[in-house]
Amino acid sequence: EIDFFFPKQQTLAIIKPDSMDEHREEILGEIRAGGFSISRLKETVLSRDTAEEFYREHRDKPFFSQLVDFMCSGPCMLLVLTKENAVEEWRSMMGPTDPGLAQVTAPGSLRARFALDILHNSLHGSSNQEHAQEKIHFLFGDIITSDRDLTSNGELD
Ligand code: RTP
Ligand code: MG
Repeated sequence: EIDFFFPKQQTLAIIKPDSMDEHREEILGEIRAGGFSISRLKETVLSRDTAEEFYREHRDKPFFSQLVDFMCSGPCMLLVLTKENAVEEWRSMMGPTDPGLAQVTAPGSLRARFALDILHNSLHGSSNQEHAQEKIHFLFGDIITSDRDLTSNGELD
């Protein structure tokens, strides 16, 4: 059984408010083309408390309040992506935090293509597996037991 050698991994992705109107469909298309299963998805406007808790690792950074304001400024799409090596592969598809840098070092990446600036940068991706599991549990409130692909049964429409 190949899954024994290449176990599937889950990561949390967020389409941030700056990309929801113009780029959401193209981003979802790229996720599917990249071979990820979309195991869970939820469109939501984050509360201030939720955004502060979600990014609590950054609470002492100078950009923290701007980051929280931004993340609450409109709808986000929360996604659980499943694939072998999903955490690293999704980070790589997103590209660097700063789209200016992304355009130089990873011009095909999603942030290079869609992000506006270092704050309004289109996407979130978990930085490691532990964070992924913690944040998935925090935002979806239960444990993911299924790799069912929501893209294949019309639930995205
Ligand atoms: P994320 O957590 O959202 O996936 O992004 P990341 O790992 O690439 O970057 P991180 O350092 O974790 O920063 C989290 C988010 O904070 C905003 N930011 N603004 N103004 C600034 O200098 C600045 N730096 C970071 C971005 O929205 C970044 O994605
Ligand atoms: Mg981060």
